[in-house]
Amino acid sequence: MAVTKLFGAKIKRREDPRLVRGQATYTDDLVLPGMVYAQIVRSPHAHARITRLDVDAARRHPGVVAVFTGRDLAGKLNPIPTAWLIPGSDLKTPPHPALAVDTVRYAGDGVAVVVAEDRYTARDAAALVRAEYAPLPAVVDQVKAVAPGAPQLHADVPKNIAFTWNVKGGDTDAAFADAARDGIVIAQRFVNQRLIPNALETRGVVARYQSGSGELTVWYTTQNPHIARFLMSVVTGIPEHKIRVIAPEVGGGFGSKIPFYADEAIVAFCARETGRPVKWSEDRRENYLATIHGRDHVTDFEIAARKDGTVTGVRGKTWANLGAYLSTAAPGIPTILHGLILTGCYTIPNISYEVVGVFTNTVPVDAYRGAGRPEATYLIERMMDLLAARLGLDPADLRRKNFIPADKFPYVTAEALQYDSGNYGPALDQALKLIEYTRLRDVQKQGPKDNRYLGIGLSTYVEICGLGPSAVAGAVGFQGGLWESATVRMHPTGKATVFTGTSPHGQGEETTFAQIVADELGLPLDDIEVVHGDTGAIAMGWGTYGSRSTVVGGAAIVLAARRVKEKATKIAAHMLEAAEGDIVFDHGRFAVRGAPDKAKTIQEVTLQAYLAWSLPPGVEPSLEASAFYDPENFTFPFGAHAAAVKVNADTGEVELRRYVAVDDCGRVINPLIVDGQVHGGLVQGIAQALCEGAVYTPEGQLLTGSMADYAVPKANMFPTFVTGHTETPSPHNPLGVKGVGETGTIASTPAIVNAVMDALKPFGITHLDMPLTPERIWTAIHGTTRR
Ligand code: MCN
Repeated sequence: MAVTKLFGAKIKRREDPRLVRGQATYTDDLVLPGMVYAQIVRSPHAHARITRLDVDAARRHPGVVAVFTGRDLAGKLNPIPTAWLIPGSDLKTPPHPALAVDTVRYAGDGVAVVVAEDRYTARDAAALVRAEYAPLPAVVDQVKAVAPGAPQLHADVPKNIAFTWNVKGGDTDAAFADAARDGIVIAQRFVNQRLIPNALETRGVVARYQSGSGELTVWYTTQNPHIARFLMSVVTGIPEHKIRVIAPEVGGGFGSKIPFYADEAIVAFCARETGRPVKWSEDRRENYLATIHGRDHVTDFEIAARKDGTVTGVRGKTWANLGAYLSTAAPGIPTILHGLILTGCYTIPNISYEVVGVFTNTVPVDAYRGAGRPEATYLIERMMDLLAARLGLDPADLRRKNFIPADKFPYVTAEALQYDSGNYGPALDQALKLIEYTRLRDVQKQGPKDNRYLGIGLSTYVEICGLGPSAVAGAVGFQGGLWESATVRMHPTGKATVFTGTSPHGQGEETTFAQIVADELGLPLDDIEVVHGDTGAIAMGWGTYGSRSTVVGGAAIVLAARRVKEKATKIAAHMLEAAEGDIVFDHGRFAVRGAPDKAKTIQEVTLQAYLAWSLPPGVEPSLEASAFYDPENFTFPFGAHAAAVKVNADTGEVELRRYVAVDDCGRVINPLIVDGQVHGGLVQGIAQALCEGAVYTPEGQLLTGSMADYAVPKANMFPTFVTGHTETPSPHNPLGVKGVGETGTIASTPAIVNAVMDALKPFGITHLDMPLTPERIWTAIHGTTRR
């Protein structure tokens, strides 16, 4: 039966019905016989010496199975490692004990764990742990943390500096000297505020240790089960082949479930020590306190240009807040994933940029959707608008003038990345058309209505994604590979199971990966199952982050499917008594060239592959194939976003009137899912511009410690998003795809800030830091602080 082409089809996500009907299994749904519950006791102080830790009352509490402190863990659990050792940066990796022993370094640092028969008893008993502290001075601001006299977090880390990293290309000093003489130089400090990732589900772990076999099984909310297994082995000392990590429904992650946390190791430890399966689930407050945060950069940034608007160089310095300890990928986020993309989609030949990674008394900072690239895009895109305003140029014209021309790809940037393909002009043209740019500018010229000022903002971006190849990962210090594995297994009845080393947790690959295989093998979509997130079922994989799953994992799948087809072709030729070269495959049918009626379906061929009654010489029984794909390069999606806002000068409120996102992620597998990914990303990126921000007191208390205090966006803030696409395939990817999971977050923040700043031009305001709350805007307009 002919199957229509599914690559490119708008198919609804197959995973959604079970998710929205409550038929899916999350970690917290698991109940194992004899299971007990863990509660971690966390420090209320941001920085303090532990002077006394008395757990006797907690131990005596009825229903308590065990209580452990940092001292109980010492020698039994290794420190929590970081996995990104960026070279040439003098990286300091101070020990991160799973539970603090002498000193706590952020409010939320674990000091003890209570294991009890049920979670309520565990909580009650945790309250009985008597911890006494001698508070130490704390520092939460990364610029203050490097100043002389600042409180020191770690003994061997002078000035709290974890690393200093540089990227240089061209002759930046000469470019700035020229511009100072005969062009224009603009300098601006930008604060990219700290954000709290809000996945639908918080983190959770169930660990079971079977002492007879020495096997540890861990179900948990991870984006990368194989990395988690590796690090679990490193920290617990349990051999890797005795550990199985399963990611049931994860409930989203946005980067926050990449890291290997102390909590996971603690729960595994408790399971091993007590001999009982142990469950631990965070509530939202604990999630805010103890799950990584994102962003948090302070940057002094400069741009040099000729008077005609040709940008000749950028330079700057960023202080990146890392929190109290180095989280798993933390050193790579503000450096490799940030500093290498600062020149964006422009031909800027000169760059000089320094990043200082700083420890502070805050929860560790790691990857949050976009991870380093939103911060970079924000810098260059805000600068392009500042430059346009100073030169009196239209921001769209300035961008177009500096775009890397379409005939220059592959293009090597000043940061030495090679962009694979791009065609930036058409994406901008489309965005301008969709938002009716010319008309809006005319309306703007007519002035404000009812004291509401129209602003139009643009953001043209390029991003690094599809993380891989492994050789580059090694060169930049990532302690892992970035290839991907896939197995396509046909079953005797002609159905297929696809195993992927990526680990989707909201992105929809159970649908898109099935679409790839359906087309390759001519199978109905319903006959294909995609399995992920289980180290017991999948040989190896590097997980889902950096918008890599489709580019790297999808490529592995298509290669495995093609191998299945090759073997099936041999068997079909044998069955049809034809030469292999005479077999033509089309929509699941192997036919003899010139004799279309002489044919076998893939289902018939598969059955014979398993029966093995008569296979061609040298062909083994069964029908399955694996592939391991290591990409040649990253992929570089790009696009143009445009926003129209109205700023109410009486209240400072921003109303988002229109938002247009034109993204190019190469060939699109499923336009519906791609639009969904863009929509979600936009909401997160716009929220950073307008409302979100984690606030610590100078003493290190998280003021935005709940959803009532942290301004997560609400649906009524957003108009219906308008999406558009251009399609510039990646030349080195077998599917021609580029990633899309982060584009919305990367592009939207500067588009919104540019729009608001455009609206505020009549007031002479050129820059405000995010979030652009009504108070901040009102204060800037009225020049006073409200009391
Ligand atoms: N896709 C497509 N055609 C393309 C590119 C992608 O149809 N040319 C589809 C994919 O097959 C997949 C989706 O779009 O269904 C996203 O794919 P991809 O860009 O490969 O990104 P990943 O699957 O690797 O997801 C990672 C990315 C990141 S880094 C974060 S953070 C993020 C995100 O995706 N976190 C998410 N999207 C999220 N969506 C949800 N619901 N929850 C999260 O936690």
